[in-house]
Amino acid sequence: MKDKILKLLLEAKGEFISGEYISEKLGISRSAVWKHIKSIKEEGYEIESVTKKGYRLNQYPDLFVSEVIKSKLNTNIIGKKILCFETIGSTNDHAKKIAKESEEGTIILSEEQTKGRGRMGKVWHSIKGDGIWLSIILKPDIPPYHAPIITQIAGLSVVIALNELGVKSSIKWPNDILINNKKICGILTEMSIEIDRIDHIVVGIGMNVKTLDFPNDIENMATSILKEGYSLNRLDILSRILEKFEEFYTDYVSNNDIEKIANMCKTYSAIIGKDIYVIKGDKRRKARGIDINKNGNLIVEYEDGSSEELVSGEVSIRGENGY
Ligand code: BTX
Repeated sequence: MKDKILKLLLEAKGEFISGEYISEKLGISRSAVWKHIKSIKEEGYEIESVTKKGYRLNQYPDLFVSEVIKSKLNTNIIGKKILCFETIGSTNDHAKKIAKESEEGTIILSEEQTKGRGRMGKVWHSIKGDGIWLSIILKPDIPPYHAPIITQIAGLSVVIALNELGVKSSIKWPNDILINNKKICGILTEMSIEIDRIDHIVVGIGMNVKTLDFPNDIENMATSILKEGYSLNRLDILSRILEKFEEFYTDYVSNNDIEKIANMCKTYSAIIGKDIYVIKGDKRRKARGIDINKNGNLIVEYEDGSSEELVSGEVSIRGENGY
């Protein structure tokens, strides 16, 4: 019932709605309305109540609540269904579990993850209330070998969303976003294939927004929006990312233009023209980032003058100063 009242307050878009209207609309007594409003206020929502006018929502806390996200979101597919958790193992794991029966564009968010994952089983620290821990379920009709482009579409969406909000960031091919050479966001794309077609893809996005103290193992290479001096609302960042993602994803699915995505990723690349290390298993080789080609693969040149086309998933890239 609380969610329904919140929805009515959000739909009123800053105007007053009367207790009578709420009680009639939801079939509950005026005193029940008042009790629910009181408990919504206790969660941090600023609701003004004025005699004869009713209730008005003035401000809401920066929490992931599906009705609140929906009221801000301007998309058709991505985020049509939103599942929000207080705590979860991993949003990607949950997304994979429900993907078959879920519609495309369903998103899963959690205030914290207790088993957040990066690539190859690496740990992804997901501190409670500090970040955006998000998974998106997709069902594109594309060949499985095109799936890595979804990671790049996600990266592009994050970078462009941040840049539009005034935060300068760049993409470290294939799946990290950096601010001032430190990692602010990681992307983990996982797919399920049936014979030669994709059943579903889960794209996981983890972004540090408010973290000031990072665990020891990542304190030198990780940063957050707040640590870089920007005070942004998680809900604003989230809705901007989802809107950008829908724009690039639907364009890609209808036109299949990988080169367009690759070229945009190149524009925002943190490693083109830079000295990097290419890491394959336990081997590490110094190189220079040269290009992201029309297939979205990274071209590097080694110190001996030889070059190589790298496909994501096979390799890790490190900058000279460790990110
Ligand atoms: P990755 O394998 O490229 O990066 C993992 C590495 O990043 C770790 O080994 C560690 O060094 C570093 N790291 C761990 N936590 C953080 C952090 N909070 N900030 C910066 N660096 C960190 C990147 O994998 C992909 C991460 C995807 C995370 C999302 S969150 C929602 C979804 N659910 C889930 O379990 N994973 C994805």
